[in-house]
Amino acid sequence: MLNKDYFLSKNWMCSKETYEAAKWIMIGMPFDSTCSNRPGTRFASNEIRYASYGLEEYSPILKKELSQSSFYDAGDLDLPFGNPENALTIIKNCANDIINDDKFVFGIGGEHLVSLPLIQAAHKKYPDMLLVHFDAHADLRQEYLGQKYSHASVIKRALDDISTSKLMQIGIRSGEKDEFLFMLENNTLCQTNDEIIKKLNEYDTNIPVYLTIDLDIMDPSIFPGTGTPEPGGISFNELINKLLLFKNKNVIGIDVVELSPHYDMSGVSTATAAKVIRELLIEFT
Ligand SMILES: [Mn+2]
Repeated sequence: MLNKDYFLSKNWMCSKETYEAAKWIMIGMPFDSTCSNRPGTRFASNEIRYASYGLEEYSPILKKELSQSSFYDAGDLDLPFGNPENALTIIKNCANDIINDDKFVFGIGGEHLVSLPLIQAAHKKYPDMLLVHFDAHADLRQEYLGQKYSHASVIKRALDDISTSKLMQIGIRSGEKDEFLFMLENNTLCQTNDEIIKKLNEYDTNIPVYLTIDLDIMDPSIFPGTGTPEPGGISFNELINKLLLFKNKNVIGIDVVELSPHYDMSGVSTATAAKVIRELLIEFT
């Protein structure tokens, strides 16, 4: 019998061998049709997979190995370019199937719009969940370029179902005046770690938590490979420290979006994305 260890894996490093064996299911969502500035995020999930083999399995920050985690990389969804409605339906059906099997979804984009069906599917199962939004952009527009479903309106669309009292926004430094007024009026913006901890303490300790992470929260000087770079962002270490504020929480869904590999000439953004995902996989799956 041919030994499979001879061959490179096509899945994320340390993925379990079967869907059944894992608690968390990783799905790639190669879609960027509503991207308004610079497209290309549909190439991210595969690039991140390859980059995962450049990482060590051990995290010195978490003092744990990725091999102790329980996730299965199911691959990329087959999504129709240019048809957001159909793409969102396919993603939502897939997420519902995974959640109905009592598993959790770990999504990799793609543009930020692909997070919406994952958030909606998680909210259906966990109606009291807290939505935690890491991003440079508020994503609170009612519509963008005439489109109700857009990467610039993803959080607004999530709020069609979720109460604003269950939204935390972290890292936001770009948006319309109305979006900043909305965040101020509804007290959704938590910039410092103290503000995050204070707001978290307002909720039940066991509240289900969904983390949606737009990688452009990081400064473009360290993360240039993204569609809408926004100066004034945080560092890799600051992002990891903020994510770890949720380490003892009941995290029930995660997505990581908006790497655009073609703007990443050095490969450093892709390596950064892979390392953010490794730490999330080790800590939360
Ligand atoms: Mn963004």
